[in-house]
Amino acid sequence: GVDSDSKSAATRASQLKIRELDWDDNIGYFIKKKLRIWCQLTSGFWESGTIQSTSGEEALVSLSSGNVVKVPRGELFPANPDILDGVDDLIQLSYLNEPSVLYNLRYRYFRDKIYSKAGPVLISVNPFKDVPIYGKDFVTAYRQKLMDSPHVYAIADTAYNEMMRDEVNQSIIISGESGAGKTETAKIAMQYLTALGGSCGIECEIVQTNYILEEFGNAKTSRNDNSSRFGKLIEIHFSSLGKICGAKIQTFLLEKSRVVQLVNGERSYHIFYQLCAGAPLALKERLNLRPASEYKYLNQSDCLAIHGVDDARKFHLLVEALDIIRISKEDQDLIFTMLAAVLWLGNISFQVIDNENYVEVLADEAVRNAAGLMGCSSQELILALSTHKIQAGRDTIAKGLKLQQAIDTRDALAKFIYASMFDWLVEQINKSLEVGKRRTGRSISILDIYGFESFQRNGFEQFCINYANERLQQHFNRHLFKLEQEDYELDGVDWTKVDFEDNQECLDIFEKKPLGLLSLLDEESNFPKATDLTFASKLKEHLNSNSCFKGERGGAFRICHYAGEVLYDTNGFLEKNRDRLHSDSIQLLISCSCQPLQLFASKVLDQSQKPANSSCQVVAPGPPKQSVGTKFKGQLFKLMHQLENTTPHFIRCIKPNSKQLPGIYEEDLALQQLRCCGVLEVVRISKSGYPTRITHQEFAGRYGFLLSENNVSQDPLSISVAVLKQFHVLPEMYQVGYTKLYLRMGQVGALENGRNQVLQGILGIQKCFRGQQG
Ligand code: AOV
Ligand code: MG
Repeated sequence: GVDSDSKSAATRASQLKIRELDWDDNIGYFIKKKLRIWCQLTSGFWESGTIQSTSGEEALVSLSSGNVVKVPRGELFPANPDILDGVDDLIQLSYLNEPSVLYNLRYRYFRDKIYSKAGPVLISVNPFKDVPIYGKDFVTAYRQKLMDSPHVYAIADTAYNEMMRDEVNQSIIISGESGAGKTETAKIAMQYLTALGGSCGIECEIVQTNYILEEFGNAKTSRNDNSSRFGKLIEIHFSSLGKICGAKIQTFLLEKSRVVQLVNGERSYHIFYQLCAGAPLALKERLNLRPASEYKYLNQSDCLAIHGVDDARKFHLLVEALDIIRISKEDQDLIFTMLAAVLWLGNISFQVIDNENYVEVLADEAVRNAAGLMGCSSQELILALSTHKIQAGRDTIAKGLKLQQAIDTRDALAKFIYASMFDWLVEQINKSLEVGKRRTGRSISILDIYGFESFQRNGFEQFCINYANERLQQHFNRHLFKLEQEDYELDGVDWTKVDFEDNQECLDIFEKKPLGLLSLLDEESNFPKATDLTFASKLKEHLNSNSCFKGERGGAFRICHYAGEVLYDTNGFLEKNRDRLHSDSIQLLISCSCQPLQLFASKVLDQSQKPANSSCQVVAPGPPKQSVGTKFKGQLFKLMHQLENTTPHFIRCIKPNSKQLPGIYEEDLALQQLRCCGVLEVVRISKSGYPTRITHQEFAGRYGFLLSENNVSQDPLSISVAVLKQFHVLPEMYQVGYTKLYLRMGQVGALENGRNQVLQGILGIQKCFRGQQG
C-alpha cells in the first residue's frame, strides 16, 4: 500500500496531511527552474516563495514577501503552476498538498466562486453574504447546460437526470460543521428541484415546509444564528414525467433540553420569540401572552433578539406558510396554545416548605395560565408538579417532591409537550404533502442534519449530534472509496488497492455490544442507584483499550472523532437518556381538554404498555420505554439503510470564519475542516492513484504539437502515448485507459513546463524576428 501505516488511529490526523511522494527527488529541479513552492512558517501559515539552496535537512527560501528564511525541508511543498490558479476541481491540481488546496479555495472564495469540486464532491464555502448566482436564470442555465461551473444546482441537476435515466432513487447528502451552510445549501438544492416543475403547487408547499420547520426546530447558538437543532431528510417524489408529485419529511432527535435550559448568548426555538412578538392582539389576550423577556425559559439567557431579525414579521410569514400547506386555523390555534402553555409552565415556581426541601407550588398566574391553556384545573397541575403517586401495598399514596424533583418534573412536562408538538406538526405537514401512490425509483432525498459540534462544555446533545456525524462520515468514506475504484475499473485501468481511512473504530465505541457507550449508558440508565459518575467510571473500565476513547478526571471522557477530539461531560447523561415522563404527568395530560395533549400522552402509554390490564401501569417511576440513545441509533441505522439504496451526491460545507462575516478566510479554520471532513481524504485517495485524468482528445490537443516528428497516426490515444514517450514520462507514472489518460501526481506540471518553454521559445523567435525587421 502507499500508506502502510495509515491504519493507526492515533496518527490519523497527521496521516491526512498530504505528503509528496516524489517531492524529495524533485527539489533540485524546483531550485534550478525557480519554481514556486509553499513554505510553512513558524506561525503555521503558508507563504509562497522559491528555494535558493538546500543544505542537509534545511532549505533557504526567498519568500514572495521579500524575506529570506531558513526552514526544514519537511515544511516545503511544491506549488502549482499559475495556469492552475483557481481551477474548478481540486483534482486538476498537479500538486494536491494542503497549502495548494487551501490556496485554490481561497483564490476562488475571494472571487465569489464559493463552489468547487473535489472529484465527485462539491465543496461549498459559506460566503456569509448574498452572492448573485441563484434564481430562475441560473436554474435555466444549469438545466440547459449553458453553465458548468461547480454549483449546488449542477449537483441537483445531475441527481435529477440520473434519477430519470436510471429510475434509481438519489440522495444529496450535505455535511459540515455548525454554521457552514448546510441548511442554506439544502434549500438551494430544493429551489432547483422545485423550479423544474414550473408551476407553483406542491413545489411552493415544499418550500414553505422548510420555512416552518426552521422556525420550530432552529435556534440561535453561539455558532450560528439559525442553527438546526434537529436532523431532517426530505424525500421529494417525482412522476414519470419528472414532475414533483409529493414529498415526505423525516426528522431526527430534536434537541429538547433547549426548551428549558439555555446558555448565555443563545436562544430557545425561534417560534417562541415570534409568537410573543407577532401574535395578533386577540391571540395575545387569549393566551395571556407577555413579551419574551417575561418568560423564565427565555430570559434565563441574556439573548432575546437576533441582530437583523424581525420576529414579529416572521410570525406573519409563519402563519402564511401554515396556511399554504393547509394546516387548519384550529390546528394553528392548538399549536400556539401549547407553545404558550410551555412558556407559562416555565414561570411556575416552587416554595420549599420544610427543612427536607419538600415543596409546594406557588398558586400564581403562571399556574392558572398554564392549567387554563392545557385544559386542566390548577389543582390538578399543582398536584402533578409537587407530588408523585406511589404504590404502597394495595393503596396508592401521594408522596411530596423535593425542589429538584419538582423542577425536573415541570421541565420534563414542558420538553415533552414541545417535542411531541414538533413531531405532530411534521405529521400534519406530511399529510399535506402526501404522495398519492408512492413509487420507488423516482425520488431525491436531501439530508441536512446538525453539524459536528465541539463547545467548551459538551453534553448528551453534542454526544448524539457527533455520533450522527460520525455515522454519516463512514457512509461518505466508504462510498467515495468504492466510486474511485469503480472509475478505474470501468476504464480498464489496473489498480492496486489503496488503504483508506475508516472510522469504524470510533463507531465501535458507540455501538459495540454489550460494552459500547450506548449499551453501557442504557445499562446504567436502568440501574436505579447509578449516577452520571458511576457511568463515567464504567466507561473508563470498559473502553480505555479503544484508542479513540480516553477517560478523564471526574465525570469527563474524550472521544477522538473524525472531525477532532471532543471532551464530554457526563453530567445529565443518564436523565437525558432515560427521558422519562412521570406517570402522574402522563395521567394529567390524558385528562387535559387540549386534544393534542391527550393524544401525545396516550401514545406514550401505547408504546410502553405491555399488558394493559391493571392500573399499576401508570404508577411511578414512569413507564419503561426505549432510551433516547438507543432510539436515535435505530433511527440512524434506518437512515443509513435508506441512503444505501440511493445514488448519493455529496456536498461538503466549509465555514471560512467563525465570525459569521463575509470576506474573511481563516486558513487554519478552513484547513481543520478540510482535514476532518474528508475532503483531503478524497484527494488523498485520488492521489494515491492517478489524480490527473485527461481524455486522450484533450491531452493530444494540448501537447500534441510538442512532438518532434509528425505522428503518422492521428488518433488521440497514439498521440498521447507518443507525447509521454518523448517527455520520458516513466511507465509507472501513468496508465492508459480506454478514454482517458491517468497520470500520477505532478506529471502535468512537468509537461506544462515543457510546453511553456517551447511556447516561450517560439515567442522569443518571433520577438527576435520582429526586432530584426524594425
Ligand atoms: P448549518 O446548517 O451548516 O449550521 P446554515 O445553513 O444555517 O448553517 O448557514 C449559516 C448562515 O450562513 C446562514 O444563516 C446564512 O447567513 C449564511 N449562508 C450559508 N450559506 C449561504 C449562501 N449560499 N449564501 C449566502 N449566505 C449563506 V447547523 O444547522 O448550526 O450545523 O446546526
Ligand atoms: Mg442547519
